[in-house]
Amino acid sequence: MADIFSAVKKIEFKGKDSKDPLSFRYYNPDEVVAGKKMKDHLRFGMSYWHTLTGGGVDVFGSKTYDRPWDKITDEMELAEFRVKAAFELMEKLGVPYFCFHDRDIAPEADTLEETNRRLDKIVDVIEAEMKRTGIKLLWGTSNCFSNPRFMHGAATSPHAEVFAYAAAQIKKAMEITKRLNGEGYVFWGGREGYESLLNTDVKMELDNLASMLQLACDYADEIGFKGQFYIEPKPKEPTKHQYDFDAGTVIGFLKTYNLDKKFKLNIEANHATLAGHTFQHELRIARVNGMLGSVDANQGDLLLGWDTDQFPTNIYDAVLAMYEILLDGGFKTGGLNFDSKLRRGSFDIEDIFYGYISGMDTFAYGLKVAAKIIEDKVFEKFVADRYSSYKNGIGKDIADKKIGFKELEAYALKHEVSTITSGRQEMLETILNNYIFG
Ligand code: XLS
Ligand code: NI
Ligand code: NI
Repeated sequence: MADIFSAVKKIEFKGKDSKDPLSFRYYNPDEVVAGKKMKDHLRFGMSYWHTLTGGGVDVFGSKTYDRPWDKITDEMELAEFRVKAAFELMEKLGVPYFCFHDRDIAPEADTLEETNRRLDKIVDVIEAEMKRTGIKLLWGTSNCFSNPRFMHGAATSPHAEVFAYAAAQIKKAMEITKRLNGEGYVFWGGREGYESLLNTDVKMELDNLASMLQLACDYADEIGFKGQFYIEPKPKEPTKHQYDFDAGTVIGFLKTYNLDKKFKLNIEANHATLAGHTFQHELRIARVNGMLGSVDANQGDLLLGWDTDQFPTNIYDAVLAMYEILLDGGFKTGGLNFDSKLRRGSFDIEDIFYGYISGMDTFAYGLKVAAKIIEDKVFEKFVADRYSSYKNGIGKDIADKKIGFKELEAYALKHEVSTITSGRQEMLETILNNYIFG
């Protein structure tokens, strides 16, 4: 291990009464919950961009973070140093996975050819570190939104040569993801949307977006990339309207273009709230459609209308998220990638550790509470009972799709509605609270 963060030792589990701020109180990787080790349920991931390349920049000010690599001026030397730093951080935090965009790991050069050469060089370093540590790649992706060429979109750009460039970039990113045994590959269309309908051919843009995804599927078959493809929904920011608005929209889009068997969803908490949904809502919609794939774990500030990407500390959200994930049978290829960044004022190295510890402990506790709720069948029993009228009689006929409007009318003419029961929302919310209080 490089010794870049020598002031911080490996973070250990010390139990809930620990007074050591640099320790886990709930995340005990080998502890078995609902038949599986915590680390295998949670499959935590580190986001390379927020953790290694983010600097605390916002629209009103430049970088604030104080980092050991700040003085390195050679771009490639800096990129290599960051790889070493990333792996040391993951080792010290016990984070078993990471996620990256192509442009996070290696700087873009003047030509695509040289950019790709740089990527290969850094991938060599990453590969060696993965071998040394056993840390794995949860997913890779390509950044087709930062460079000015993508100002009007990538797959949805009105300019065909931008589409071609994005395809070339995705092709390379898939190749390096495959080389690093990535378990998945994410498509987040930062600029796949529009600012104004006055200058936009929506039908053509949607068709082109679907074509890009189909081409990626074809290429995956060609090179034997077996990782899971994910779409990450987000309603807005940077574009005013993004085509991958929310889980429901993405599922409809994928079905329209016959792509639904090839993709799952990567649900991000802050994107859910930007879309006017809860995190649990997005997970539920993905789950009931058999498309829950992976999670970008973070939280937004509900008083602000943008993606603040804070480390998740909201225990309600974590419990309900783990509830959906457990009911889905747990992660298969996915995991909890902390697409989370420190506040601009949290500029010390220690803050990185505090951020990850808070997120990991929150989800560890969330997992335990959710497992207990499921074990006790708290909500399942209530829900099953609430819908029990579909188990027999007229309800069973409806569920079995055996009757039409005429039979339903005949039934209604004979039976007044007399079986409505209370939804008991307050009682259920109190029960949830009591499980969280412990
Ligand atoms: C941005 C997205 C992005 C994706 C990966 O809002 O969350 O970080 O996760 O491109
Ligand atoms: Ni994300
Ligand atoms: Ni985001």
